[in-house]
Amino acid sequence: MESTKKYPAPSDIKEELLKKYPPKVAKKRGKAIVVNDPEEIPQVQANTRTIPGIITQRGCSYAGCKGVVLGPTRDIVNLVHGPIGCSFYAWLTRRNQTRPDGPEGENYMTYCFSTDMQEEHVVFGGEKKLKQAIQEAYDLFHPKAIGIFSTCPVGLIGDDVHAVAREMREKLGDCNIFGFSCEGYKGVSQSAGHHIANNQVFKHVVGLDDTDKGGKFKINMLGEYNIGGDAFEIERLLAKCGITLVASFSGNSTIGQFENSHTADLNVIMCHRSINYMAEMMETKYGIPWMKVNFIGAEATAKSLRRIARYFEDDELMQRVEEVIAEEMPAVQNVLEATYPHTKGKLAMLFVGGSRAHHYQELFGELGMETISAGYEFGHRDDYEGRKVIPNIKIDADTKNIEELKVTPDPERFRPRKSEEDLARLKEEGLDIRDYEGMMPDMKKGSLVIDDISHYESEKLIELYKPDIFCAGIKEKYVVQKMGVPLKQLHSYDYGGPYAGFSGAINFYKDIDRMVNSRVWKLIQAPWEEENELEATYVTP
Ligand code: CFM
Repeated sequence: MESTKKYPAPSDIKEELLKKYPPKVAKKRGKAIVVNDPEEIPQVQANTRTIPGIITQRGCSYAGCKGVVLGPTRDIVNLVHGPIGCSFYAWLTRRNQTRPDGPEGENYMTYCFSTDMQEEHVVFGGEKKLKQAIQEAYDLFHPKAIGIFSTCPVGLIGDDVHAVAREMREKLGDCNIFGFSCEGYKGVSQSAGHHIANNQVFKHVVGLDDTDKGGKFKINMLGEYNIGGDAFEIERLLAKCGITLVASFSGNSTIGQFENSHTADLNVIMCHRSINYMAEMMETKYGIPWMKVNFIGAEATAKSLRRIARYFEDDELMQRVEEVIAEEMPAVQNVLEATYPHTKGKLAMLFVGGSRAHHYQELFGELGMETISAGYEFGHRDDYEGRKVIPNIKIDADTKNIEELKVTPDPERFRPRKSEEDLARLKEEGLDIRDYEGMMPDMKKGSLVIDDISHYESEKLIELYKPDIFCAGIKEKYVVQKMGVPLKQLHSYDYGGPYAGFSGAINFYKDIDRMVNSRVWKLIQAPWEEENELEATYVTP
């Protein structure tokens, strides 16, 4: 699709973005802003420290561990060891939904558990308080498991959450207790927290239940967190195809699913950034291959279902998948036909965490919209350029601080689901097992790829490109809308969703049509636009 819009050359835009920075800052930011060429993918700087003073979109390691990976599991008590403020954004702000078994089913997601650390604990140590909090949570709820999440002060004062977890696990006997050293300052972003979460769940939970629960085509879905109900839609489609979902990491999940997840025969990955570690560790220890999928976009959903069926090499499954696609597609096509004339040729920009800036280009593409610029907050080079660059990634001190587990095949339970020959054959037939190509091959030549975009750069980009929609999060939303451009939150989906699968695509088409064709944001004028001298000093009277 060709854009009808005229905008400056991408290299000029890059220059313009860097112009205001001091030379050293400009040099560093310059490496994170690249003009894309899908044929000869340029190197992009990623997963490095944000320059102090720059307003970043990023979050912290604790957010990635507690909020992102463990947050959506409903029956693990998530106990935050730290000051109460750290719990605020961990308490039902991410829109990860869950479906407990009936009204009495265990669900701790509606609670906020914190040790409420005070100055006294920072000075004299907080382990005693932590033990008391574990005991209290246990007495009140008798949960199957308690996860302890370390916030910054815990690392600074040296509380040993792992020793406390061990001691309390032994004392209580029937509650799995494990700690996470996910202090906010670890690594350079929430990405570090994902890795820490993967390690501990793998070490303390995966493999505890060997029960074979049946099912012919058993998969785990990794990196799908059920924002706005996405996982519900994917579950519906998998069930309709006859594919058994053993565990979801971690949208709509339970600890029981994790314990049993090593009995699956394939891991499919939605969000590569947050959970590729788990896939690799499970393959090494249990012999389960992994494959990247994408259920964002109707075409992408159809393709992902077909690829799962091809992996299992079962004619009946392949046929069933085709039937499901044929049943689901007409409704999608109907809405798309009605929407496309209104959305075609519009410009989008996507700056989201680590996967969605890539995945949502599919949906915009279906709407005939062009993604002129995109980037991740905390993706790594492989999320941009593809996994082939992994051997060349320079490991800096920030990443070295994150533990790499040494995983070996399980002496009894390692069972390769496919022989290396079969995997090689499937790969030859086009099934890209153990691979992720990254975002850049899917973006047009001349599009701008920007890692860890700063607030200043976003504003400049909007000024220069005048996009029809900007996708980011709540921190950006109102600033962008005050510039006259609608902002779609791709973290929380605002109040919408699901956007995954076929019915999700329909929801998205309708929501975006409404947003890019509403004139409301262009009609507003900020007070300083009317009176220039108010700029920078304006306060509400
Ligand atoms: Fe993966 Fe996510 Fe994302 Fe992410 Fe996130 Fe998220 Fe995200 Mo917000 S796990 S990387 S840490 S897809 S919370 S559900 S939307 S930044 S793009």
